[in-house]
Amino acid sequence: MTTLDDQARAILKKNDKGGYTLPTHGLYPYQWNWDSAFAAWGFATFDNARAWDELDTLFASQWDNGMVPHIIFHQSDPGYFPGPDVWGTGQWPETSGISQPPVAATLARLIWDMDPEAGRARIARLYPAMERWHRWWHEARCGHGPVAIIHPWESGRDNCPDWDIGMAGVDGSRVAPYTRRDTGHVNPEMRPTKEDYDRYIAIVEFGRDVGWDDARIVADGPFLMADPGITFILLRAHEDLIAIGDALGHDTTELQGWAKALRAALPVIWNAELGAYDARDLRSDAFAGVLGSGAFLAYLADAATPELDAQLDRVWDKVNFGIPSADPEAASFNPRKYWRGPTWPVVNALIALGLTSSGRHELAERLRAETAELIRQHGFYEYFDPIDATPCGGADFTWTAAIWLTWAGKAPATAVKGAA
Ligand code: 9WN
Repeated sequence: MTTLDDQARAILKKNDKGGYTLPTHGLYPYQWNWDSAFAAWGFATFDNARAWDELDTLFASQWDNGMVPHIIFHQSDPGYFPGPDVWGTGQWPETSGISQPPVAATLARLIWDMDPEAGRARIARLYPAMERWHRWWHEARCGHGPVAIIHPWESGRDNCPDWDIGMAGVDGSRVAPYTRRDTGHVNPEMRPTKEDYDRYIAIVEFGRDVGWDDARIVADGPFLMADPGITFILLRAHEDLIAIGDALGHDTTELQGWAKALRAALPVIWNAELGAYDARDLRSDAFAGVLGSGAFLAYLADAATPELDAQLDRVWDKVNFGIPSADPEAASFNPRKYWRGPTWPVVNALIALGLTSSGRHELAERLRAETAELIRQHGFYEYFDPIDATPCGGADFTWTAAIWLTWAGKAPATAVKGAA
């Protein structure tokens, strides 16, 4: 009988293209940035060398300015839109022109812990590239304090309600006709709308027209919002990179400065009226006014507050499985529409990492058990309805398999029993 562990390993192997891993066949036929970091973590449970190879391949496509792209188009595939021609970045291999949540340093540190001896040389080689990427985030995206994203795709939480106010200001009406491919692979009802896509493409066209010049995009681009999710992920990643750098004997003074500056900017994304961290339109200063799962990544960065704990209790109690990607009590909530409500095993894994680091072991265990139940009932789907557990999006998903092997499928940590 094959166990879920066997199935998860088989998915990683099936999606392995040799040095990089597809998120899932069909829907996502390329290498995605944060998916790859999770794939590496999953591989590390049974093939440590392959885990480091995944990160090496990701960083091999780092731009000269330090940016690590969100998609690397290793082999052309007509099954995905928008492809390399739309991005027009002039890189080889071709890539997109934006980045994605910088989880790599945090996961590289965990991978190193899993085999310190074998990992030392590998992480030492990666360290300068990770540092250059963090510098790029600091210089190109943190000019307003918290992390600013220039496209919803950069957040990894593409169509969550957090971005609605920023997207409302993007003119998608002048985009030339195009054919989406995603809606041919999965139920279109579960995907972002046509209006979303028109705007996504309009933002890409702006970037392409200015030669992907970050300063110009940040100054004049159609979309610029502060993202609590990436802000906390980067803050945690800075701290993990400092720990890695210290262990390798590097001078981490600069990194410490970036982390300090980012922490000092957290009040910019605290919406007192909402009682939570909130996305913010950096053109108008308006808050999104809606709680998203990115706010709960505050636990990762030791930035939780009693109000946030209360918000977590409230939204979690409104659903049955995992943390919803958007507030179940908000009018915009939709339990099956991508990032507008569903629960994502991969985000649950990150939130749980934060809950554990901040000593909230019982909550971390509850989240693990609920996430495991979804996978046990339905398999390794991309995301799930948090109310009735309906599996959604792509099947045999790499990062869902990876977090099963590293976290969700693990027996409760002994720490839970002793947790006061
Ligand atoms: C656009 C691959 C990626 C994830 C993102 C998720 C989705 C792409 C898409 O799939 O985004 O980047 O085409 O919908 O939102 O988080 O990395 O799994």
